[in-house]
Amino acid sequence: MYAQMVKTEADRPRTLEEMDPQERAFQERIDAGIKIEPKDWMPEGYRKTLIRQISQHAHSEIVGQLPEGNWITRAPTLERKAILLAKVQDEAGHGLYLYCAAETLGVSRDQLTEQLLSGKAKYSSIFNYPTLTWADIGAIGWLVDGAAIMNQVPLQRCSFGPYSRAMIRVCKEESFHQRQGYDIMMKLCQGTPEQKAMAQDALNRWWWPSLMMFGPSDAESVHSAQSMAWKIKLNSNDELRQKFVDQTVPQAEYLGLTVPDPDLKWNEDKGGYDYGEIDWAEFFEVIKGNGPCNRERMAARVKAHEDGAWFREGLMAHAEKQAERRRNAAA
Ligand code: BYC
Repeated sequence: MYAQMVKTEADRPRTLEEMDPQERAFQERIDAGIKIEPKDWMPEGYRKTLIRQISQHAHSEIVGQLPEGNWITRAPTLERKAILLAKVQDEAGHGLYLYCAAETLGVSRDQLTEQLLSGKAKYSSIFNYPTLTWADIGAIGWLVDGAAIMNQVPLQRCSFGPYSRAMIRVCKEESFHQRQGYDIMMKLCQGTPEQKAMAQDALNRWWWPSLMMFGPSDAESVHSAQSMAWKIKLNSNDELRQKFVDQTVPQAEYLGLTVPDPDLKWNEDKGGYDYGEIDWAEFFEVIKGNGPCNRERMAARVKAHEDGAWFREGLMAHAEKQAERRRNAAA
């Protein structure tokens, strides 16, 4: 039995009648579309949920640099290398905006980093899969950034001001990332039969993990109902997954590639595609730490942090010297 998520009564959002006056006033502001800013009163659960989601998102951006970084030295042309380098640097930037947004909620960057490195905090399941060929870089841009955009465009309208504003720039950059991935896929699909086969193989390996990025099904998503009531999430996991499938299948057809799902079928009545059963056992194994690359990813992040210790110490020593100079000047 794979099910890890058991929804309980505690996961149900409270009705306005069940709330105390302060909480009700807060909920009414959210319902009226008013943004919540860091110094405003907020329920502890709202703060905690935001810290969890924003920091998991930030960690995903940082860990997400690893699978693509793996190909920077092996990009097929100078131009492709420059584009990939810029993309990977953008992911670092996204991590920074998001850590800053989380810090406005009263948690430090050091605490968040500690949670990632100790394995306490999650990051997106997708980054625990290996990048075996150059076509994987195309598939990541097309599918992974495509899924990320589908999830993040609505977050530009989420209720927490700093998160919603960070998302605006992130989304602009993600759409460039998606275009560059699709462009790699187009080149491969218009190339030799071997290149096209490489593109098909990448689609075969990345399709299902990309669908898993949207999280467990609505029936199993423990946080969705409350997060949607607070407008921390604007759509459910299944809604966004469906939109992603509907958008991506015609793109695969344009490339002349086959989506690796024998059950994929246009459903006229619902105006969208029906798709096959996701392997949720695999998803839960990956988020428990047992995916193909979880250990490698964490080891790389821990090493990067340890290798940067001398630099952080240098910065601190410099900051302390500056503070001492200011104190002396003021005395
Ligand atoms: N991977 O109740 P649920 C990117 C966890 S894109 C790992 O539905 P929620 C990038 C979930 O955390 C990727 N864990 O939760 C793209 C929860 O566990 P905890 C990042 C997952 O939060 C390209 C449990 O399962 N994007 O960065 O309502 C290049 C129950 O799930 C996953 C974001 O983070 C998963 N796929 O919904 C570079 C976007 N799915 O915390 C970088 C913002 C679920 O209780 N985040 N879990 O232990 C979200 O929109 C939501 O957090 C999710 C999950 C839709 C991901």
